Amino acid sequence: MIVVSCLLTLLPISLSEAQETSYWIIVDEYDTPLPGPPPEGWYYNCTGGDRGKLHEEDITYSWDGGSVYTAQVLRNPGAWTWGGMWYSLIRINRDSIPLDFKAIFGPYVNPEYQGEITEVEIVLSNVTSPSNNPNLELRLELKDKTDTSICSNTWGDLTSGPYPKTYRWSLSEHCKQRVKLFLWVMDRAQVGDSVSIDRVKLGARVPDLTTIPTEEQAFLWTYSWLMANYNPDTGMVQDRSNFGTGDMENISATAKAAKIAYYAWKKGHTSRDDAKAIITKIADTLINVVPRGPSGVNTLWPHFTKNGGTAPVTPHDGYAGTEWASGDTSYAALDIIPIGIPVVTPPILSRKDQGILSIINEP
Ligand SMILES: [Ca+2]
Repeated sequence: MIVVSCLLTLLPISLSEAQETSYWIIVDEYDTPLPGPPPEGWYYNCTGGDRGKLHEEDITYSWDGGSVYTAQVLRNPGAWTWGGMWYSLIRINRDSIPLDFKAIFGPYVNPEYQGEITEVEIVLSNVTSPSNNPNLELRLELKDKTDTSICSNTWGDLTSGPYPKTYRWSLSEHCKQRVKLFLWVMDRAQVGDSVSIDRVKLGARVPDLTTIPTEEQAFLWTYSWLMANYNPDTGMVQDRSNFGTGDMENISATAKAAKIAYYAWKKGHTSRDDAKAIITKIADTLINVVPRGPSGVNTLWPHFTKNGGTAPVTPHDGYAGTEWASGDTSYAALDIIPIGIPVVTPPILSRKDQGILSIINEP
């Protein structure tokens, strides 16, 4: 299971006197092929969502094979033209699930542990302009789940070096909303103009987590990433954050989320009500919604499901369909039995004597 990819590149940069720690979260280093079908292309960004090129009618994009992308103007039918890239944060664009810049650990982490996005950085490795275009601009923009602009920041005077140039945008409070899309845009460009981008990243500030043991800090980060893939409406956990909602859900990750939510509550990272709701929903889905098979032979859960656990994943797009998985059934059952969930399938793992969820009876 891949929850998020290179968001793990978290770089702590300071310990402030205000008992907070700052991190850089890489969105894109430009060290993968351009967006497109793998293996020739790579659709995804480091936060776990996807990405794409803008306005390809006028702009051509290239990768240096190392760590830089270049966007260059091919044609300009009007007074000027524009291009750039978009990034869907945490989840893919069509899921329309934004990242709350004021609560980056997600809805299941208590306020005292929450972090926020405070700034954005972009590094230009080079700019070219045959006309020495004085109007060429670089803009960063944040959009909400309806693709409506929340905030933007624009820089001019791009064509005078030296390079690289690092631009930082410290976010005003009104910019820290629920953000789905982050974009960089080359604007007011003329034929031949180009910008080369080395890196884009987000600056985060979180409470000083050094007050809790290192392993608990790691738990908090990974718990939030896992739960970014949890669907509270269906009770299922995505196999990967960059799959669309309901396209491929993972049985063992789903059961693991129930156990981990219980642990998060015991550690004080999440509320009792949230943990209870998560565990109850997951248990109900696994026991009452997810199909079992193979029919007439066994009552195993599948490895992968789709559409909220309602069906096994069938062969599609060159991928094999899921198997009825004895291993995943065992892992999943063993993850939910310890928190008191009565597992009635498969028979070998039956614990019909388990009562209601033990969390209900715990203080
Ligand atoms: Ca780079």
